[in-house]
Amino acid sequence: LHGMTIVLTGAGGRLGLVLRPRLLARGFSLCSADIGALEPLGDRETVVTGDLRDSTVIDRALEGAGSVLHFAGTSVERPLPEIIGNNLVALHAVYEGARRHRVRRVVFASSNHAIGMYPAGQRLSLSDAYRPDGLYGLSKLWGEGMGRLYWDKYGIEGVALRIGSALPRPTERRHLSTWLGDDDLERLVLRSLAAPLTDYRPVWGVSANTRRWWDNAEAAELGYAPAQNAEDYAAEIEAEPDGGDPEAVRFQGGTFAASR
Ligand code: 15L
Repeated sequence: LHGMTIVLTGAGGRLGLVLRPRLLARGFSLCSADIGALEPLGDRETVVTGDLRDSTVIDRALEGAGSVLHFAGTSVERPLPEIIGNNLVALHAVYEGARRHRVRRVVFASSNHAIGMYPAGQRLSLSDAYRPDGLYGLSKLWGEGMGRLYWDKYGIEGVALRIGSALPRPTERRHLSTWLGDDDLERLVLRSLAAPLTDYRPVWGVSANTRRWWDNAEAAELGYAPAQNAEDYAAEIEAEPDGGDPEAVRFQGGTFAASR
């Protein structure tokens, strides 16, 4: 695994910026791709700038790659053309590139907004049906379906990380259930890259939160052992009024689910 380059798409995004130095520090060679220009962080990082819908950009990024961490895309609710361009068309181009370049594994940043219409508090497992809370959440069904398709049809191993709230620290009550700390994000990504795997699987991207809603046995099987817990911030968060839309607290997807 260490011999092969890992391609990180969306390397300039919030999670990309967390992962880049951490993966380099672990000894991986990285090709960091983003729509905006990036400066390499060291000898073992190359950068590719461009739109992933352009197959020449994909070819530059994926040449010689062992695994892809697909973290690029629109990360909030946006008008349909933008969602289609970034989260459907570009994502498909990445998987097609993975096939052309014989990439072994793709790890995809999915989201809890694929199930955001479930009531807050309801315990879920990965076999529960999708309940997207908007077009953004719906685009994550496409992404998870793509991972499934490329394993079933082309044998590309896949992990979809159904991420809760990946933030440096929880800042609102909902995060006491949904938080994924940066150290746990790193742990989950490392296991998703390295765990022996001969399938495609979704897993929850969540820390060891006392109040979490999601049963993460599938991630435990990969060797993911989260060590952060949003409960450490509970007293502080609960001392403040939970500002914002009271409708939002009814849903797992929070404000995404409550907005019309
Ligand atoms: C997401 O999928 C978003 O990308 C992020 O901005 C947060 O809103 C997060 O989910 C969340 O649900 O907290």
